[in-house]
Amino acid sequence: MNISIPGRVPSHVHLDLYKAQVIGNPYYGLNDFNLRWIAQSDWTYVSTIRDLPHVNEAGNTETHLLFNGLDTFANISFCGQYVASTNNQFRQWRFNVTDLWARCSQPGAPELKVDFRSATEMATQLANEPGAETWPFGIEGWFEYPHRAFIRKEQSDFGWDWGPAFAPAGIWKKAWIVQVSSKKLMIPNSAFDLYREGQLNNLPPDQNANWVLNASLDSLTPIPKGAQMSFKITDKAGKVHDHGYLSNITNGLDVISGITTLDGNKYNLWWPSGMGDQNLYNITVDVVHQNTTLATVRKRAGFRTIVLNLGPVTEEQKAKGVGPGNNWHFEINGHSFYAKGSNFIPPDAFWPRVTKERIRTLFTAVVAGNQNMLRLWASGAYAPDFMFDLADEMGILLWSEFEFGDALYPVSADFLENCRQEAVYQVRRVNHHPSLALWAGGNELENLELKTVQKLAPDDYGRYLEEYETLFIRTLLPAVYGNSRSITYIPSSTTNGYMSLNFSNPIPIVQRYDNLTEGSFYGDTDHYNYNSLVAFDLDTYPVGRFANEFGYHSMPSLPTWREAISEEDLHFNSSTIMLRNHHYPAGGLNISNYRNSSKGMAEMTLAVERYYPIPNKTDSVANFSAWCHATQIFQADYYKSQIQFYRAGSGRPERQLGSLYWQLEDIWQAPTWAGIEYSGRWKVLHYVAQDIYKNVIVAPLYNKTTGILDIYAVSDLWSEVAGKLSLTWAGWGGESLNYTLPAESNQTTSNGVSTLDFKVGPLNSTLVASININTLSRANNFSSTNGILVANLTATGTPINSNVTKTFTHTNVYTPAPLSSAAIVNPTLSIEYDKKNDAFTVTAETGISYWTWLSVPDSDSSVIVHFDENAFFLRQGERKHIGYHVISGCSEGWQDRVLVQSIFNQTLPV
Ligand code: BMA
Repeated sequence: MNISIPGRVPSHVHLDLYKAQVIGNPYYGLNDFNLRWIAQSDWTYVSTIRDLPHVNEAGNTETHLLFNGLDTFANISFCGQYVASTNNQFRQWRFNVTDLWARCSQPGAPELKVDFRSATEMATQLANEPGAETWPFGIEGWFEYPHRAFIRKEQSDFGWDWGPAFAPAGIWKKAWIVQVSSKKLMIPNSAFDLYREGQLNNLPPDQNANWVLNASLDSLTPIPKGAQMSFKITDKAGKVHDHGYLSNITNGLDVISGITTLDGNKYNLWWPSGMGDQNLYNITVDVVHQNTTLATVRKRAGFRTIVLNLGPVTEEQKAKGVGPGNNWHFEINGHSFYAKGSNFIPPDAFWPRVTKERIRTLFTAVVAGNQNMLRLWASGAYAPDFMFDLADEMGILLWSEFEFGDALYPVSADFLENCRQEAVYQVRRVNHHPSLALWAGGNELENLELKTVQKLAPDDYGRYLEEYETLFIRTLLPAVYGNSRSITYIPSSTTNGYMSLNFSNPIPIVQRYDNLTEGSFYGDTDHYNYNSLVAFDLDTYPVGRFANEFGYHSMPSLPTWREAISEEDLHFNSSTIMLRNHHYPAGGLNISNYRNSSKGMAEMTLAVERYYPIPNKTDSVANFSAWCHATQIFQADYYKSQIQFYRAGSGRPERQLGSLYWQLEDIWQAPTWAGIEYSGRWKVLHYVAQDIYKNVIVAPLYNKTTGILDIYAVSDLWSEVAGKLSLTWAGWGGESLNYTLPAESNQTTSNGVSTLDFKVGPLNSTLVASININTLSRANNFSSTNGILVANLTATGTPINSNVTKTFTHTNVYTPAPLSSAAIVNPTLSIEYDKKNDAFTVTAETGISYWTWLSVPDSDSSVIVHFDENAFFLRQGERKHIGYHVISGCSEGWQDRVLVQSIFNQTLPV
């Protein structure tokens, strides 16, 4: 078959075929399977370059091809002559075609041709080459297409447990034909590094030291000997703060670098969201030779230090109650802080259609959700410049990773050099962004891959470990340290950190792995447990310094399903839904993965059945919708339970300082771990995370084994907060419950309302009350199905980097019995839209409203909106005012049709 259609740059073959209507929407139905032939075919992009002048005519001496990205295996020809072959989606490619152009037999209109070989075929071919590396079966996380570890292409393009396997090809980033005269330089990449004098990667710097600016520019053509570098730093208003010449110039002909020292106090610092302003400055660097400016590079940067501190716990820390071992937390401008956020996956299977506006919408949700950090998960693609720009402006720290994950990788010289070039390009490209928080070598390598290979091939473990270190320590670490002094590097996203760090060694870090001392705390934690029976059993949660991944999947909402599947497929276990559910993955190209998918579907179903009223609506679509919603409630509940547990850990020996849940957003419409659906709708999770990521929270932690309910106040502010916690036992009808406790009980806090004073130190937690639920359940009028403990916290404190005190409030609840068996009553909810204030008022008249949920009706489903609060708890008689933001779409008067429901509605037939 031969198809010829107009192509675009940047683009992917799938997008061009879709635009030309050769194929339908790749995201519809089961098109991910139907369109496999595209990934398995070779594709050619060809263009005639019009009006390309010849060398002498315009005074240009050199002609180059510059590709910011080719996905992935491309053979490039120009003027009918072979130029080069590429094999890495993540590198920038630069080719000098001056001679080809001089000899070109197509004057005036040379042809540029980029032939893409099928990446899925290439991966198999490389894996089958004689001498190719092998690993035990099970080492490479195998989703759909095999052998992704052999190629430098977005790893999730071959399938993942939350996404499709389109494995697209194309010129996915901008490309240029560059003609350069001898009087100019063209700078395809550059690195600006701002660090404190004396700063070394991975170590907290002296916050009183001066700043150092190190600028380093790549050039397409040789940089003349004797070239100088001048610089200028301006603020937003254009005011010049510093200017002059850089010193210590080194000119390697293709790279020129120089440094200068800047006053350590003069610049306003950049802070993440919730910790201060996002101060940004423009840094302009010129390459000057014989009084002529040959090139100018301007980048927007920020003054901040960010370090992932993995150093040993000090005596001083221990004296304050921090358990022994090593730290594992971030410090911004010298301050430890609590990292609140989630994991970012590719927001689309086709990056060329990811616009700045889409990322802005997503990041708006991140900031509104009280998140300050995203982990840009390894195995997607490196974030585009505009993403970092937005993160700089909005104060979102981006923990970045090299794109390796859930596999071990080859270590042939060619492969390593390919990876090194990729890393050097990426590190240099983004280093100036203050939002850049970290470089990690890859996803789950130490805790999962090394552990698995140790189990599966104990005799070869030494060799595999050596290979791991060759790539992730001896290749990638120098790529970071050689191009940046400001950023920490860790080889694996989940890691026990280093044993020693010694900068007099060429490779400063020696990893700890399993050299652990009992009773000490080291690394960050991953937690996935699909046995929902123990979902709320705190003993099953990991106790570590930082939680970088944890989660459970849920269904997207009805309007999101309707974007991708037909009406007859709107059943919980319809074949289309099951086959779009890739948890658990097919582990191959089998397109009827019902066996594995049904396990994932059952996990959602079981969780709902265990903990919540089971939807039993008469209308089948309404029932489907209620089920989707119920899976989201469980997901949110489970994440909340973990996040509050981890946050309470900030005041316990583990000194836990971060929660990044899996995963922020969706790549398409499917059951996944996401908190935000493909078109931007917030799942229950994103709202609940917004609530539990507030600065000051009350966290009821029930220990199943002891029967004790510990109620913590938690604060991530940097100064003490003080306040009151009121605890009320209420019945579903709203009545307060006065339990008569058995005589031997010395508990009082469970009677009616009790109010307790508390204080929480900076970035800490305080145990405010402990209630023995076992004792309580022996109270003669106790009913586990009717009692809800409502905890209301009010505290006064000062937001970070502010001097104005503020009142913080938070409500949380504990139910002794799951809602599936609770005596829920009709709260008689009402909602009113108040035009004047452009807000909704929700009231619960006759009972407690749990999981109160505002939504736009089906008739207005084109309107995607996020409410300022949702999925909240309302006491009987309580009124709440709720604002909103439209994400996209419009429909006249939709506000008057907004619906409200609670968990009670799930029990109703209509
Ligand atoms: C972890 C992640 C991803 C995966 C997720 C859900 O393993 O790092 O690889 O998608 O859990 O399974």
